[in-house]
Amino acid sequence: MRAKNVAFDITYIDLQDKPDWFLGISPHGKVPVLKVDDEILFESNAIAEYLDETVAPPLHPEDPIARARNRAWTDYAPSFADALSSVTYAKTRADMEAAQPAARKALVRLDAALGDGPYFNGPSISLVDAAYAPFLQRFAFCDRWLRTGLLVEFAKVKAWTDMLLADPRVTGAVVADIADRFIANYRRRGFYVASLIDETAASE
Ligand SMILES: N[C@@H](CCC(=O)N[C@@H](CS)C(=O)NCC(=O)O)C(=O)O
Repeated sequence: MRAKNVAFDITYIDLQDKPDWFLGISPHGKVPVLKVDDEILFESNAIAEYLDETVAPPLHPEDPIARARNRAWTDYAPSFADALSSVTYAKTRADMEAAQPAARKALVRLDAALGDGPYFNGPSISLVDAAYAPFLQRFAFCDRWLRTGLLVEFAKVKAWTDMLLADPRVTGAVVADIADRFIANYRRRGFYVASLIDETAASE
């Protein structure tokens, strides 16, 4: 919606304490949900496609082949996210290391799909960029402490990540205290990265 300059109100949901009104409108109790007048839409891709069909500028390529490829890569985002989250959200160092080969495979695939940038399709932002940005943001955040070096191995993904994470359309999509909330969540869930964050804080 930021890429399209749509006027909207956003309400962030504490997923540990979902309000009743939210559970009343979100069919799976998950975010995101978009309310358009009296209609409720859910599922990120369905919402993104709806917005793309109704609000200019289009963020899908005009060419049907390019559009199908974009949709295919957006469909791959959850598998990509799972592969990376097994690293970032591992509970032990051993699990974190064991998860890296699968993450590397996912990164190889994505790197090969990227062109010369800066965005997935070239000069302008697309729905594929929007689909990957949150996952790249979470991985890059944890990797400050995990130091897997995985992103550095993949120059195109690295450049794409750096560019997206500096983009106000991406940074503006999260709450201002997201870093503190991420860290509190890692501690609560006992992720290995939380111990590294605590060690770093103790040594400062
Ligand atoms: N396929 C859905 C997934 C949505 C999803 O998993 N949302 C997570 C946060 S990223 C959520 O709301 N989790 C809360 C829960 O499952 O209780 C989409 O893309 O919209």
